[in-house]
Amino acid sequence: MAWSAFQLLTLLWALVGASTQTRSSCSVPSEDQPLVNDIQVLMESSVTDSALPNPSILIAMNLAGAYNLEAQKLLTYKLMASDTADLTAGQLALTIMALTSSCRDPGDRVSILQEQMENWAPSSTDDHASTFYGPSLAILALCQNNPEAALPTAARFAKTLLANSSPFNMDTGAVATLALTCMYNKIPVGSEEGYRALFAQVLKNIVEDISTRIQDDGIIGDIYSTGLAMQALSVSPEQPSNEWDCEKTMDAVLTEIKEGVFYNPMSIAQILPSLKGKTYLDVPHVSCSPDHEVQPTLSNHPSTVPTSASNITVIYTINNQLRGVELLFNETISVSVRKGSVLLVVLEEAQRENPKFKFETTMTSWGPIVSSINGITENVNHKTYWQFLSGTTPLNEGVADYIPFNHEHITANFTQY
Ligand code: B12
Ligand SMILES: *[C@@H]1O[C@H](CO)[C@@H](O)[C@H](O)[C@H]1NC(C)=O
Ligand SMILES: *[C@@H]1O[C@H](CO)[C@@H](O)[C@H](O)[C@H]1NC(C)=O
Ligand SMILES: *[C@@H]1O[C@H](CO)[C@@H](O)[C@H](O)[C@H]1NC(C)=O
Repeated sequence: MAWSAFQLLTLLWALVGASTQTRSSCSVPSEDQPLVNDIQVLMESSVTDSALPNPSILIAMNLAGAYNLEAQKLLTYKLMASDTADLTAGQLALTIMALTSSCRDPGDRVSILQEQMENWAPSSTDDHASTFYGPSLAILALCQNNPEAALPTAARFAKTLLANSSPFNMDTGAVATLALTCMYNKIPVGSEEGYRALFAQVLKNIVEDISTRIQDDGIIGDIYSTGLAMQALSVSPEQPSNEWDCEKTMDAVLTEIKEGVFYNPMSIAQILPSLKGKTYLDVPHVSCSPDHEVQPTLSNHPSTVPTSASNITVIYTINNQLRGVELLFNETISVSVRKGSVLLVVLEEAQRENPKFKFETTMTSWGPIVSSINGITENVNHKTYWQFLSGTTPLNEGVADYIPFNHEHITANFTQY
């Protein structure tokens, strides 16, 4: 009697467990599928002979099922041939995952990364949380390739996260969740119980932080961190105490896609896996079937570029109160640009009119980042950068994507993270 009651309870628990698993995943309604295809095609079209190879795009393409097989081949080939020497740990990790997702052997890249992470150490306990984004990717890639060797490194990394006192960063929390979930799932039988408890504890903390960033409309953090957050919440063994409504988040993302918010190829690469019910934990399980082109069904709403002959005025301030006692400056200029121009055009116009507004950019996976203004250059060791604001609100896009409105006041402020 008691035994069968126990059996029944076990069965019930299993059912409860199964239903929590399915509740945290949701899918795109079939009528919205063409929208998802649109952005995938847009992302794949960014792969060209001249573009820097972006491993995140190959990962997304392979997880989603590539449409453009030429682009997939070109990107795989370029990443195979790429030199590991000047890559950061995070870039190396993405390259390893990208090659794995194309069913290629990442070769000695794994052992190079393993060694890099064994020597890794944070500079202090108040390091800005976003500095753990790259190392989180590294733990994830190592976990997928050699979890036993990665275990001590991952444990040290988890303890560093526990000890860190800086404010939570959504994107980083999501990638750390993916990394530690991978480790948690792969702890070898017979190893210390302490590892399991450590990873569970850190995951619990991060997932609670993520849940505080779920907004009423379903967006998690900001729209550009939502894709990674969805991946994290859908795999983590620890779930938020306030249940997450995946469908609501999915609806919010689809609305933003309709509004044209996802056109930067990197932003598409980070949202696409979640739209296809995939996560970075699926990278080792992609099946590389023989080539056959599939033609995607596209939506009938090709994005119309607003072209306008009229000009707008943008007020642009550059402000350095941080570096070089004799170099401090606070200059403002008002420039006229074509309506619909991106912020980069404002910067170019300002530079043309006044040499004090001279600036430089560096190419990254997200596009050009403004690295230097009026001779003051960002520096990773000092953790300095040029932050862009509209009024007092930081922009959530870079200068090559953001479109200013008439009479907007844009400030570039030299600051620290
Ligand atoms: C760390 C980080 C930063 C650091 C990078 C320096 C460093 N050494 O760590 C700092 C603080 C400088 C930074 C700055 C900005 N960032 Co930032 N950043 C990130 C974060 C959290 C991780 C990037 C990373 O380490 N990737 C892993 C490595 C392996 O890949 P990587 O390609 O080598 O990474 C480089 C690029 O990502 C680049 N980068 C970082 N941010 C941005 C933003 C833009 C617009 C560009 C072109 C490049 C760029 O710096 C990285 C290191 O060199 C991402 C989150 C995400 N989801 O990607 C946001 C993210 C990329 N940043 C974002 C934004 C908006 C900015 C700013 C525009 C914010 C602002 N208001 O000023 C500025 C750039 C302004 C400028 N000068 O042009 C957005 C971009 C969204 C979009 N659609 O464009 C993201 C996605 C955050 C978010 N969820 O909103 N960022
Ligand atoms: C910079 O100049 C603007 C006006 O020109 C002023 O409002 C602002 O307080 C100044 N900022 C600093 C830090 O000096
Ligand atoms: C309109 O903006 C362009 C730059 O985009 C500039 O060259 C031109 O002079 C502006 N026209 C007027 C009337 O200000
Ligand atoms: C600009 O940067 C300085 C130096 O970090 C900082 O003190 C100031 O608050 C920043 N201003 C804005 C508007 O963010």
